Amino acid sequence: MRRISFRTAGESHGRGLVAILEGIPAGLSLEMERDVDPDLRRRQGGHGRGRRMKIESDRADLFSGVRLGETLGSPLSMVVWNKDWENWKTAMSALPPDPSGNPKALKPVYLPRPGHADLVGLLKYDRRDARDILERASARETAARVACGAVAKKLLSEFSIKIGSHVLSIGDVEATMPDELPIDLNEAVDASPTRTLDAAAGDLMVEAIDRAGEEGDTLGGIFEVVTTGLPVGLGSYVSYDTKLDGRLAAALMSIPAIKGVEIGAGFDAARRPGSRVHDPILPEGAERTGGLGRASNRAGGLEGGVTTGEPLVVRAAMKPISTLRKRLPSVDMRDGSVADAAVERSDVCAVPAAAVVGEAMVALVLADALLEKFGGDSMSELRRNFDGYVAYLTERGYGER
Ligand code: EPS
Repeated sequence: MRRISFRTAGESHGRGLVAILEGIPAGLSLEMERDVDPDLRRRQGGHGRGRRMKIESDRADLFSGVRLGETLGSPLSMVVWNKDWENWKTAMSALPPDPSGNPKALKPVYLPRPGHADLVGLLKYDRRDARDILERASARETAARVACGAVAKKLLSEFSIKIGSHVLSIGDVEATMPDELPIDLNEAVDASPTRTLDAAAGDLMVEAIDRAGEEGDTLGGIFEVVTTGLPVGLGSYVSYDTKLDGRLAAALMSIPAIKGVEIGAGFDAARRPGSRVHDPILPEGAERTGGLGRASNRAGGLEGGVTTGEPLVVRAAMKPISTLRKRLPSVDMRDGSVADAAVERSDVCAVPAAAVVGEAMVALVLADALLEKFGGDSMSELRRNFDGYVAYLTERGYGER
C-alpha cells in the first residue's frame, strides 16, 4: 500500500489488539460507535463461532487521530481490548514465570496442530511452547484489521463507493445466486446466520456446520466481496505492483486460512473461449464509467489491473480451521514421540466472519488506490480532485482530442 498503511499488534489472549492506520486525510467525519464498532460486531457473528465470541463484545477504543468528530490527517490508533485477558493474566504475563508456580497455569502447547502456524513458528522462531506462536497467528488479529478497514470504508462511502460481502458456499453446500445482487448486500445477508443470499442453502449450511461440530471437525467455504460505485481508472497496468488485481489478491490472501482468490469469472474464465469471457462495450453508461457500459461483468470490474467502473467482484476460498477435536497425528515437541495434535478452544466455521474481514482488506486496498489517483491532505482537496476527474469523464466525448 502506498498512500494508506496500517499495522496491527497484539496477541489473542493478551491485553488487546492495537491498530495504527496512516494516510487518512483530514476532515473525514468519524465516530467509532457509528462507523467502526458495527463492523467489529459483524465480524464476531456467524454460525459455527466458538465460545470466545460469547466472552468478547469487540469495540474500538480510539487513542489518536480524531478531534471533535473529524480526522486530523495524523495516524489513527485504536485498541480492541480482550475481555478474555482477565482469564489469561498468568499464562500471558509479560514477566518471567514464578519458579514456584504451577507450570500448567502457563497453558503451554507442545503438540503442534497440522495446518496452523504452530510447527513452522516453533522451528523458525526457536520456541519450545507453541503458545508463543499461536497467540499471534490466531485469527483474533483480524479484529484490528476490521477496525482499520471500517475507517477505509467510511472514506470510500463519502464518494458513494460501497462494499458488501456474502457467503457462496460452506463445505460442499453451495448457495444459488440470484441474477442480480441486492443493492445493499450486507443489509440483505447480515441477519442470515451464514451471511448467504440463498435461505434454503443457508439452512443446509447451518446443518453441515452442526454436523461437523458434532464430529469434532471443521468447515471452510467461499465468500464474495462486491464493491459498487467505483470510478473507472483506479490502479494501473504500467507495472506489476501497480495492478489492482495483484494488490487485492495479496490483501485477501493475507487473511488467515485463505487459500485461493478469484476476480470476476476467475478460474471459470480459463475453461471458456474468449468470446464468452470478455465483456462487450456499450455506448452508454454512468458518469463514473466515462459514459460507456458493459453487456456483462465477467472481468469482475478490472481490466489491465485498472477498475472499469463496473462492480468489483472478488472471491476468496477459506480452508477449514485447523484446530480439530478429531485430532490429527502430530509430534510431541518435548521428546519427538508420536501424539495427537493439541486442541485449543476454536470455531467450527468462520467463513461468514472471514467475509467481513475480506470487506476490510478490499476497503483498505481501494482507499489506497483512491488516494493514489486523487491525492489530497484533506477531504475537501480529495473531493475537488475526484469531482474534477468525474467532470473530465463526463465531458470527454469521442473523436479528435
Ligand atoms: C478468534 C478468536 C480465537 C478463536 C479464533 C478466532 O479465540 P480463542 O482462541 O480464545 O477461542 O476463536 O481463532 C482461530 C480460529 C485460530 O485458528 O486461531 C477471533 O477473534 O476471531
